[in-house]
Amino acid sequence: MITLYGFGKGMGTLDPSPFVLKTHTYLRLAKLEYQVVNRIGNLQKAPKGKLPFADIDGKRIADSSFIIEYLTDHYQITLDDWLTEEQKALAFLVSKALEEHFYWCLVWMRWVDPAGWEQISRVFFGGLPFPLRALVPLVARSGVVKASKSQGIGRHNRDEILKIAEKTLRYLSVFLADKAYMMGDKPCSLDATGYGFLAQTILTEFDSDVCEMARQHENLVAYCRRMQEEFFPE
Ligand SMILES: N[C@@H](CCC(=O)N[C@@H](CS)C(=O)NCC(=O)O)C(=O)O
Repeated sequence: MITLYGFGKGMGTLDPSPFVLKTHTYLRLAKLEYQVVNRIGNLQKAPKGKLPFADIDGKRIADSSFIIEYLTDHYQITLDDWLTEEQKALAFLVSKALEEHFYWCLVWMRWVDPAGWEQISRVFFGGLPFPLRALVPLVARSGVVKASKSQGIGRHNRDEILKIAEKTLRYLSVFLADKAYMMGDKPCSLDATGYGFLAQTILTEFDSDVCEMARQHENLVAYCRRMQEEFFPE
């Protein structure tokens, strides 16, 4: 039995967190049955204070990459077996460019940039009763602003952050080229990260310059649509 803990549907994707969506995608790619528990309150129970985490046959695992590693071993998933060691290395490094580099551009665009904040504060906190509606968003935002400064992205100006995002998307488009999936004509675990992050910029209802940039790459848009039709037909 697999239970995935996430935030739940938001801004036009199954989950507004790229890491939660990545984990959903891996579960679909691996054809594993799972149930979901979606609520913001999951954060309080999260072993590392972040989502996703998962219960897998009685074991609680936190962090999308550790969840995927555990699932792969536990259920002997062969999704990546067709890749050479060199391809596995490349897939790992590409996934980390999205997770550790591009992710922070998304965070900045959503939480720090005033245009993004205007949208996500409504979606994430609009349902809270007063006075929580006035307080919780301010506390949450100041935490993210602090984190983005500690990470480093928050020390750049808007144009510099857009440059980082533009370069990542451009090279991801070059890397994907005319392949059906990230590494070739078959999916592999990199597609979980690829879709998890690209859907947040291409299929989302969230509007930002980064989303506009992503949508200019026809192959990235077609990839997102293909992945959605194949693995998220609902
Ligand atoms: N390395 C983690 C990153 C997870 C992560 O950053 N999750 C964010 C949502 S996208 C989160 O839960 N943030 C809540 C917080 O930091 O308070 C993973 O791969 O699961």
